[in-house]
Amino acid sequence: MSRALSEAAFAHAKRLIPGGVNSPARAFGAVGGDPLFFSRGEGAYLYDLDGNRYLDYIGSWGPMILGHAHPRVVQDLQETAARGTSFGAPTEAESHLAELIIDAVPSVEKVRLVNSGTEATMSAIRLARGYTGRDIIVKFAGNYHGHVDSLLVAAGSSAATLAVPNSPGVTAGTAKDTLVLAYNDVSGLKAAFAERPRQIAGVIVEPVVGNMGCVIPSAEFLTTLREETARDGAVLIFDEVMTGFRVAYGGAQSLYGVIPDLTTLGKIVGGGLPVGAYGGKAEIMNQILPEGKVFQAGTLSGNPLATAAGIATLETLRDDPPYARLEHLGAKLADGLRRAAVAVDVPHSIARVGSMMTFFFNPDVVTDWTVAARCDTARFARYFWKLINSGVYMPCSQYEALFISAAHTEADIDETIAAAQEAMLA
Ligand code: KE4
Repeated sequence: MSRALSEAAFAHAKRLIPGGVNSPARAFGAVGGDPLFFSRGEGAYLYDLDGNRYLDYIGSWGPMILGHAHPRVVQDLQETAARGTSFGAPTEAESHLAELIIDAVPSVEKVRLVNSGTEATMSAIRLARGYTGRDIIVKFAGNYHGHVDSLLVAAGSSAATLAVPNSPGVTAGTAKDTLVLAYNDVSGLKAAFAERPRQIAGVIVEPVVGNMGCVIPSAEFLTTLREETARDGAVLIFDEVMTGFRVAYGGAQSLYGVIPDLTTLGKIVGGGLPVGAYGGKAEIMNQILPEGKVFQAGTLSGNPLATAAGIATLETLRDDPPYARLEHLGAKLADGLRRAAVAVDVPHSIARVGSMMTFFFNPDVVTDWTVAARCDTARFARYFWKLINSGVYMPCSQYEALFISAAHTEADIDETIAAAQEAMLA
Protein backbone atom coordinates (compact mmCIF):
# COMPACT_ATOMS: atom_id res chain seq x y z
CA MET A 1 0.00 0.00 0.00
CA SER A 2 1.83 3.13 -1.25
CA ARG A 3 1.41 6.31 0.73
CA ALA A 4 4.00 8.31 -1.24
CA LEU A 5 1.66 11.15 -2.17
CA SER A 6 0.52 11.56 1.45
CA GLU A 7 4.14 11.60 2.59
CA ALA A 8 5.05 14.27 0.04
CA ALA A 9 2.00 16.33 0.96
CA PHE A 10 2.94 16.13 4.64
CA ALA A 11 6.53 17.23 3.95
CA HIS A 12 5.18 20.21 2.03
CA ALA A 13 2.59 21.07 4.70
CA LYS A 14 5.24 21.04 7.44
CA ARG A 15 7.04 23.86 5.68
CA LEU A 16 3.89 25.99 5.85
CA ILE A 17 1.86 24.92 8.90
CA PRO A 18 3.13 24.08 12.42
CA GLY A 19 3.49 20.30 12.48
CA GLY A 20 1.91 20.19 9.01
CA VAL A 21 -1.56 20.04 10.55
CA ASN A 22 -4.25 22.45 11.65
CA SER A 23 -5.02 20.41 14.73
CA PRO A 24 -2.53 18.28 16.67
CA ALA A 25 -4.96 15.37 17.01
CA ARG A 26 -4.39 14.67 13.28
CA ALA A 27 -0.60 14.58 13.46
CA PHE A 28 -0.32 10.88 14.42
CA GLY A 29 1.84 11.92 17.39
CA ALA A 30 0.40 9.14 19.55
CA VAL A 31 0.99 6.39 16.96
CA GLY A 32 4.08 7.58 15.08
CA GLY A 33 4.53 7.84 11.34
CA ASP A 34 3.10 10.36 8.90
CA PRO A 35 -0.60 11.28 8.84
CA LEU A 36 -2.61 10.29 5.78
CA PHE A 37 -3.84 13.03 3.50
CA PHE A 38 -7.32 12.43 2.11
CA SER A 39 -8.86 13.60 -1.14
CA ARG A 40 -12.47 12.60 -0.53
CA GLY A 41 -14.95 10.76 1.62
CA GLU A 42 -18.07 8.86 0.62
CA GLY A 43 -20.40 7.10 3.03
CA ALA A 44 -18.33 5.09 5.52
CA TYR A 45 -15.16 5.42 3.46
CA LEU A 46 -12.23 7.81 3.05
CA TYR A 47 -9.85 7.85 0.08
CA ASP A 48 -6.25 9.04 0.49
CA LEU A 49 -4.13 10.87 -2.09
CA ASP A 50 -2.65 7.57 -3.25
CA GLY A 51 -6.11 6.18 -3.94
CA ASN A 52 -6.20 3.81 -0.96
CA ARG A 53 -9.67 3.26 0.53
CA TYR A 54 -10.21 3.15 4.30
CA LEU A 55 -13.20 2.23 6.42
CA ASP A 56 -13.49 5.37 8.54
CA TYR A 57 -14.02 5.11 12.32
CA ILE A 58 -13.04 8.72 13.09
CA GLY A 59 -15.80 10.46 11.14
CA SER A 60 -13.99 13.79 11.51
CA TRP A 61 -13.83 13.11 15.30
CA GLY A 62 -17.60 12.74 15.54
CA PRO A 63 -19.51 15.06 13.16
CA MET A 64 -20.03 12.60 10.31
CA ILE A 65 -22.73 10.44 11.94
CA LEU A 66 -24.55 10.24 8.57
CA GLY A 67 -21.36 9.28 6.73
CA HIS A 68 -19.37 11.39 4.28
CA ALA A 69 -21.01 13.39 1.44
CA HIS A 70 -24.56 12.57 2.51
CA PRO A 71 -26.79 13.49 -0.49
CA ARG A 72 -29.19 15.70 1.48
CA VAL A 73 -26.36 17.61 3.17
CA VAL A 74 -24.46 18.10 -0.10
CA GLN A 75 -27.54 19.29 -1.98
CA ASP A 76 -28.54 21.77 0.72
CA LEU A 77 -24.99 23.13 0.88
CA GLN A 78 -24.85 23.57 -2.91
CA GLU A 79 -28.17 25.41 -3.00
CA THR A 80 -27.25 27.61 -0.02
CA ALA A 81 -23.80 28.49 -1.36
CA ALA A 82 -25.39 29.77 -4.58
CA ARG A 83 -27.37 32.30 -2.50
CA GLY A 84 -24.32 33.57 -0.56
CA THR A 85 -22.41 32.01 2.31
CA SER A 86 -22.40 34.65 5.04
CA PHE A 87 -24.11 37.99 5.58
CA GLY A 88 -23.14 39.01 9.12
CA ALA A 89 -26.83 39.61 9.66
CA PRO A 90 -29.63 37.46 11.10
CA THR A 91 -31.17 34.75 8.91
CA GLU A 92 -34.14 32.46 9.55
CA ALA A 93 -31.90 29.43 9.18
CA GLU A 94 -30.29 30.30 12.52
CA SER A 95 -33.71 30.23 14.22
CA HIS A 96 -34.48 26.97 12.42
CA LEU A 97 -31.30 25.30 13.72
CA ALA A 98 -31.89 26.80 17.19
CA GLU A 99 -35.41 25.34 17.20
CA LEU A 100 -34.14 21.88 16.24
CA ILE A 101 -31.62 21.99 19.13
CA ILE A 102 -34.20 23.28 21.63
CA ASP A 103 -36.73 20.63 20.59
CA ALA A 104 -34.10 17.86 20.90
CA VAL A 105 -32.02 18.66 23.99
CA PRO A 106 -33.97 18.61 27.30
CA SER A 107 -31.92 21.30 29.11
CA VAL A 108 -31.99 23.84 26.27
CA GLU A 109 -34.62 26.59 26.42
CA LYS A 110 -32.45 29.15 24.58
CA VAL A 111 -29.30 28.63 22.53
CA ARG A 112 -26.51 30.69 20.99
CA LEU A 113 -24.70 29.41 17.87
CA VAL A 114 -20.90 29.77 17.64
CA ASN A 115 -18.19 28.30 15.41
CA SER A 116 -16.63 25.47 17.40
CA GLY A 117 -16.91 23.36 20.49
CA THR A 118 -14.13 25.42 22.05
CA GLU A 119 -16.10 28.63 21.57
CA ALA A 120 -19.13 26.92 23.08
CA THR A 121 -17.33 25.79 26.25
CA MET A 122 -15.38 29.04 26.60
CA SER A 123 -18.65 30.98 26.40
CA ALA A 124 -20.49 28.64 28.77
CA ILE A 125 -17.93 28.99 31.55
CA ARG A 126 -17.82 32.76 31.09
CA LEU A 127 -21.62 32.76 31.37
CA ALA A 128 -21.53 30.58 34.50
CA ARG A 129 -19.12 33.04 36.11
CA GLY A 130 -21.12 36.06 34.96
CA TYR A 131 -24.42 34.59 36.12
CA THR A 132 -23.19 33.52 39.59
CA GLY A 133 -20.63 36.25 40.21
CA ARG A 134 -18.26 33.50 41.34
CA ASP A 135 -14.81 32.61 39.94
CA ILE A 136 -14.07 28.90 40.40
CA ILE A 137 -14.74 26.37 37.62
CA VAL A 138 -14.46 22.62 38.29
CA LYS A 139 -13.33 20.23 35.58
CA PHE A 140 -12.21 16.59 35.58
CA ALA A 141 -8.86 15.02 34.69
CA GLY A 142 -9.08 13.33 31.29
CA ASN A 143 -11.97 15.52 30.15
CA TYR A 144 -11.19 17.79 27.20
CA HIS A 145 -13.29 20.82 26.42
CA GLY A 146 -11.30 22.47 23.62
CA HIS A 147 -8.37 24.85 23.88
CA VAL A 148 -9.87 27.23 26.42
CA ASP A 149 -7.07 28.80 28.49
CA SER A 150 -8.69 28.18 31.86
CA LEU A 151 -9.40 24.54 30.96
CA LEU A 152 -5.91 23.75 29.61
CA VAL A 153 -4.85 22.87 33.13
CA ALA A 154 -3.72 19.80 35.03
CA ALA A 155 -4.35 18.73 38.57
CA GLY A 156 -1.97 20.67 40.75
CA SER A 157 0.36 19.08 43.26
CA SER A 158 -1.65 20.42 46.17
CA ALA A 159 -4.18 18.14 47.78
CA ALA A 160 -6.74 20.85 47.14
CA THR A 161 -6.45 19.94 43.45
CA LEU A 162 -5.70 23.56 42.54
CA ALA A 163 -4.89 23.55 38.84
CA VAL A 164 -1.61 24.41 37.16
CA PRO A 165 -1.21 25.34 33.49
CA ASN A 166 -0.55 22.41 31.18
CA SER A 167 0.34 24.49 28.16
CA PRO A 168 2.87 27.29 27.71
CA GLY A 169 0.97 30.55 27.37
CA VAL A 170 -1.62 29.68 29.99
CA THR A 171 -0.89 31.86 33.00
CA ALA A 172 -0.90 30.79 36.62
CA GLY A 173 -3.48 33.53 37.13
CA THR A 174 -5.78 31.88 34.62
CA ALA A 175 -5.30 28.41 36.05
CA LYS A 176 -5.82 29.41 39.69
CA ASP A 177 -9.59 29.61 39.34
CA THR A 178 -9.87 26.06 38.02
CA LEU A 179 -10.17 22.97 40.22
CA VAL A 180 -9.34 19.59 38.69
CA LEU A 181 -11.06 16.56 40.21
CA ALA A 182 -11.05 12.87 39.35
CA TYR A 183 -13.85 11.64 37.08
CA ASN A 184 -16.36 9.34 38.80
CA ASP A 185 -14.99 10.38 42.22
CA VAL A 186 -18.16 11.13 44.18
CA SER A 187 -16.48 11.79 47.53
CA GLY A 188 -13.91 14.10 45.92
CA LEU A 189 -16.71 16.07 44.29
CA LYS A 190 -18.60 16.42 47.57
CA ALA A 191 -15.41 17.47 49.38
CA ALA A 192 -14.68 20.18 46.80
CA PHE A 193 -18.09 21.74 47.44
CA ALA A 194 -17.81 21.32 51.20
CA GLU A 195 -14.42 23.08 51.24
CA ARG A 196 -15.67 25.95 49.05
CA PRO A 197 -19.31 26.66 49.89
CA ARG A 198 -20.97 29.05 47.42
CA GLN A 199 -17.62 29.81 45.68
CA ILE A 200 -17.89 27.50 42.68
CA ALA A 201 -19.34 29.19 39.58
CA GLY A 202 -19.75 26.03 37.56
CA VAL A 203 -18.81 22.42 36.92
CA ILE A 204 -18.07 21.35 33.34
CA VAL A 205 -18.09 17.64 32.57
CA GLU A 206 -18.23 15.22 29.65
CA PRO A 207 -21.36 13.21 30.59
CA VAL A 208 -19.81 10.34 28.65
CA VAL A 209 -16.09 10.91 28.21
CA GLY A 210 -14.62 10.62 24.74
CA ASN A 211 -11.27 12.25 25.43
CA MET A 212 -9.53 9.67 27.56
CA GLY A 213 -11.05 7.05 25.34
CA CYS A 214 -14.71 6.32 26.02
CA VAL A 215 -15.34 6.37 29.79
CA ILE A 216 -18.80 5.84 31.23
CA PRO A 217 -20.05 7.79 34.28
CA SER A 218 -21.46 5.98 37.29
CA ALA A 219 -25.12 6.80 37.94
CA GLU A 220 -24.09 8.08 41.37
CA PHE A 221 -21.53 10.43 39.85
CA LEU A 222 -24.06 12.04 37.51
CA THR A 223 -26.75 12.40 40.19
CA THR A 224 -24.21 13.81 42.67
CA LEU A 225 -23.09 16.37 40.07
CA ARG A 226 -26.70 17.49 39.73
CA GLU A 227 -27.46 17.46 43.47
CA GLU A 228 -24.29 19.24 44.63
CA THR A 229 -24.49 22.01 42.01
CA ALA A 230 -28.21 22.58 42.63
CA ARG A 231 -27.71 22.74 46.40
CA ASP A 232 -24.74 25.12 46.15
CA GLY A 233 -26.10 27.38 43.38
CA ALA A 234 -23.32 26.40 40.93
CA VAL A 235 -24.04 25.98 37.20
CA LEU A 236 -23.86 22.40 35.90
CA ILE A 237 -22.51 22.35 32.34
CA PHE A 238 -22.72 19.15 30.28
CA ASP A 239 -20.13 19.31 27.54
CA GLU A 240 -22.02 17.33 24.87
CA VAL A 241 -19.86 18.48 21.96
CA MET A 242 -19.12 14.81 21.31
CA THR A 243 -22.17 13.06 22.83
CA GLY A 244 -24.82 15.50 21.56
CA PHE A 245 -26.95 13.81 18.85
CA ARG A 246 -24.39 10.96 19.00
CA VAL A 247 -25.39 8.71 21.92
CA ALA A 248 -29.05 9.72 21.47
CA TYR A 249 -30.90 12.44 19.56
CA GLY A 250 -31.23 14.31 22.88
CA GLY A 251 -27.64 13.56 23.94
CA ALA A 252 -26.38 11.87 27.10
CA GLN A 253 -28.74 13.97 29.25
CA SER A 254 -31.73 12.34 27.56
CA LEU A 255 -30.14 8.89 27.92
CA TYR A 256 -29.36 9.20 31.65
CA GLY A 257 -32.19 11.54 32.69
CA VAL A 258 -29.84 14.04 34.39
CA ILE A 259 -30.56 17.56 33.16
CA PRO A 260 -27.79 20.20 33.41
CA ASP A 261 -28.23 23.97 33.55
CA LEU A 262 -26.18 24.55 30.38
CA THR A 263 -25.17 22.27 27.51
CA THR A 264 -22.40 22.79 25.01
CA LEU A 265 -22.64 21.27 21.54
CA GLY A 266 -20.52 20.99 18.39
CA LYS A 267 -19.48 18.40 15.81
CA ILE A 268 -22.80 16.79 14.68
CA VAL A 269 -24.79 20.04 15.03
CA GLY A 270 -22.74 21.38 12.12
CA GLY A 271 -22.85 18.21 10.03
CA GLY A 272 -19.17 18.69 9.15
CA LEU A 273 -19.29 22.50 8.90
CA PRO A 274 -17.98 24.72 11.73
CA VAL A 275 -20.85 25.02 14.20
CA GLY A 276 -20.77 25.03 17.99
CA ALA A 277 -23.60 25.96 20.33
CA TYR A 278 -24.27 26.58 23.98
CA GLY A 279 -27.71 26.68 25.51
CA GLY A 280 -29.74 26.00 28.60
CA LYS A 281 -32.12 27.65 31.04
CA ALA A 282 -33.53 30.89 29.58
CA GLU A 283 -32.88 32.62 32.92
CA ILE A 284 -29.17 31.96 32.50
CA MET A 285 -28.95 32.39 28.72
CA ASN A 286 -30.68 35.79 28.97
CA GLN A 287 -27.54 37.08 30.72
CA ILE A 288 -25.77 36.99 27.33
CA LEU A 289 -25.31 40.29 25.44
CA PRO A 290 -27.32 42.04 24.06
CA GLU A 291 -30.11 40.77 26.35
CA GLY A 292 -27.76 40.67 29.36
CA LYS A 293 -24.24 41.83 30.11
CA VAL A 294 -22.04 38.74 29.51
CA PHE A 295 -20.11 39.34 26.30
CA GLN A 296 -19.83 36.82 23.46
CA ALA A 297 -19.68 37.44 19.71
CA GLY A 298 -18.56 35.93 16.38
CA THR A 299 -18.36 37.09 12.76
CA LEU A 300 -19.41 33.77 11.26
CA SER A 301 -21.62 32.52 14.07
CA GLY A 302 -24.73 30.89 12.57
CA ASN A 303 -23.70 31.62 8.98
CA PRO A 304 -25.99 30.29 6.24
CA LEU A 305 -23.62 27.60 4.94
CA ALA A 306 -22.88 26.09 8.35
CA THR A 307 -26.49 26.22 9.50
CA ALA A 308 -27.61 24.54 6.26
CA ALA A 309 -25.38 21.55 6.97
CA GLY A 310 -26.51 21.46 10.60
CA ILE A 311 -30.21 21.63 9.70
CA ALA A 312 -29.88 18.93 7.02
CA THR A 313 -28.05 16.66 9.47
CA LEU A 314 -30.37 17.13 12.45
CA GLU A 315 -33.56 16.86 10.36
CA THR A 316 -32.25 13.62 8.84
CA LEU A 317 -31.47 12.28 12.32
CA ARG A 318 -34.89 13.40 13.61
CA ASP A 319 -36.97 12.07 10.70
CA ASP A 320 -35.10 8.82 10.13
CA PRO A 321 -33.36 8.09 13.47
CA PRO A 322 -30.39 5.72 13.01
CA TYR A 323 -29.88 5.11 16.72
CA ALA A 324 -31.34 1.61 16.99
CA ARG A 325 -29.19 0.49 14.06
CA LEU A 326 -26.11 2.27 15.46
CA GLU A 327 -26.71 0.50 18.78
CA HIS A 328 -26.88 -2.85 16.94
CA LEU A 329 -23.70 -2.19 14.94
CA GLY A 330 -21.92 -0.86 18.06
CA ALA A 331 -22.84 -3.93 20.08
CA LYS A 332 -21.78 -6.20 17.20
CA LEU A 333 -18.38 -4.48 16.92
CA ALA A 334 -17.76 -4.47 20.67
CA ASP A 335 -18.75 -8.13 20.99
CA GLY A 336 -16.60 -9.08 18.02
CA LEU A 337 -13.56 -7.22 19.33
CA ARG A 338 -14.05 -8.79 22.76
CA ARG A 339 -14.25 -12.32 21.34
CA ALA A 340 -11.23 -11.64 19.12
CA ALA A 341 -9.17 -10.41 22.07
CA VAL A 342 -10.15 -13.36 24.23
CA ALA A 343 -9.32 -15.78 21.41
CA VAL A 344 -5.77 -14.39 21.18
CA ASP A 345 -5.47 -13.71 24.91
CA VAL A 346 -4.98 -9.96 24.70
CA PRO A 347 -5.56 -8.05 27.98
CA HIS A 348 -8.23 -5.47 27.23
CA SER A 349 -11.38 -3.66 28.29
CA ILE A 350 -14.07 -2.06 26.16
CA ALA A 351 -16.32 0.89 26.93
CA ARG A 352 -19.25 1.71 24.65
CA VAL A 353 -22.27 3.94 24.51
CA GLY A 354 -24.17 3.42 21.28
CA SER A 355 -21.91 4.12 18.31
CA MET A 356 -19.02 5.60 20.29
CA MET A 357 -16.58 3.23 21.96
CA THR A 358 -12.96 2.48 22.83
CA PHE A 359 -11.01 -0.78 22.86
CA PHE A 360 -8.45 -0.26 25.65
CA PHE A 361 -5.19 -2.22 25.81
CA ASN A 362 -5.77 -2.35 29.55
CA PRO A 363 -7.30 -5.27 31.49
CA ASP A 364 -9.00 -2.88 33.93
CA VAL A 365 -12.29 -1.10 33.34
CA VAL A 366 -11.29 2.52 32.71
CA THR A 367 -13.19 4.72 35.16
CA ASP A 368 -10.87 7.73 35.33
CA TRP A 369 -7.58 9.14 34.07
CA THR A 370 -5.43 7.25 36.60
CA VAL A 371 -6.63 3.94 35.15
CA ALA A 372 -6.59 5.21 31.56
CA ALA A 373 -2.95 6.25 31.93
CA ARG A 374 -1.99 2.59 32.45
CA CYS A 375 -2.99 1.58 28.91
CA ASP A 376 -0.38 -0.09 26.70
CA THR A 377 -0.17 2.77 24.21
CA ALA A 378 2.78 1.23 22.35
CA ARG A 379 0.66 -1.83 21.63
CA PHE A 380 -2.19 0.44 20.54
CA ALA A 381 0.16 2.14 18.03
CA ARG A 382 1.11 -1.22 16.48
CA TYR A 383 -2.59 -2.19 16.35
CA PHE A 384 -3.44 1.13 14.68
CA TRP A 385 -0.88 0.76 11.90
CA LYS A 386 -1.73 -2.89 11.25
CA LEU A 387 -5.35 -1.81 10.80
CA ILE A 388 -4.32 1.05 8.51
CA ASN A 389 -2.53 -1.48 6.31
CA SER A 390 -5.76 -3.50 6.29
CA GLY A 391 -7.73 -0.46 5.13
CA VAL A 392 -9.33 0.32 8.50
CA TYR A 393 -8.84 3.86 9.86
CA MET A 394 -9.18 3.96 13.64
CA PRO A 395 -8.71 7.07 15.82
CA CYS A 396 -4.96 7.74 15.97
CA SER A 397 -4.77 7.62 19.79
CA GLN A 398 -5.69 5.19 22.53
CA TYR A 399 -7.33 8.16 24.24
CA GLU A 400 -9.96 8.83 21.59
CA ALA A 401 -13.32 7.22 20.89
CA LEU A 402 -14.17 5.53 17.62
CA PHE A 403 -17.43 6.36 15.87
CA ILE A 404 -19.69 4.22 13.69
CA SER A 405 -21.78 6.09 11.12
CA ALA A 406 -25.20 5.34 9.67
CA ALA A 407 -23.36 4.48 6.43
CA HIS A 408 -21.48 1.54 8.01
CA THR A 409 -22.84 -1.92 7.19
CA GLU A 410 -22.84 -5.32 8.92
CA ALA A 411 -20.23 -6.44 6.39
CA ASP A 412 -18.03 -3.47 7.32
CA ILE A 413 -18.22 -4.51 10.99
CA ASP A 414 -17.38 -8.12 10.16
CA GLU A 415 -14.39 -6.97 8.08
CA THR A 416 -13.20 -4.76 10.94
CA ILE A 417 -13.38 -7.55 13.52
CA ALA A 418 -11.37 -9.89 11.31
CA ALA A 419 -8.70 -7.25 10.69
CA ALA A 420 -8.62 -6.26 14.37
CA GLN A 421 -7.97 -9.80 15.61
CA GLU A 422 -4.84 -9.97 13.48
CA ALA A 423 -3.86 -6.41 14.42
CA MET A 424 -4.08 -7.14 18.15
CA LEU A 425 -1.12 -9.49 17.74
CA ALA A 426 1.08 -6.87 16.05
P1 KE4 B 1 -13.67 21.93 18.84
O1 KE4 B 1 -13.19 23.29 19.27
O2 KE4 B 1 -12.52 21.04 18.41
O3 KE4 B 1 -14.79 21.99 17.80
O4 KE4 B 1 -14.34 21.22 20.11
C1 KE4 B 1 -13.60 21.09 21.29
C2 KE4 B 1 -14.20 19.96 22.12
C3 KE4 B 1 -15.00 20.28 23.19
N1 KE4 B 1 -15.57 19.32 23.95
C4 KE4 B 1 -15.38 18.00 23.67
C5 KE4 B 1 -16.02 16.96 24.53
C6 KE4 B 1 -14.56 17.62 22.58
O5 KE4 B 1 -14.37 16.30 22.32
C7 KE4 B 1 -13.96 18.61 21.78
C8 KE4 B 1 -13.04 18.28 20.61
N2 KE4 B 1 -12.74 16.90 20.42
C9 KE4 B 1 -11.49 16.59 19.77
C10 KE4 B 1 -11.33 15.09 19.63
N3 KE4 B 1 -11.43 14.39 20.84
C11 KE4 B 1 -11.37 17.28 18.45
C12 KE4 B 1 -10.24 16.81 17.58
C13 KE4 B 1 -9.23 17.89 17.38
O6 KE4 B 1 -8.92 18.61 18.34
O7 KE4 B 1 -8.74 17.97 16.23
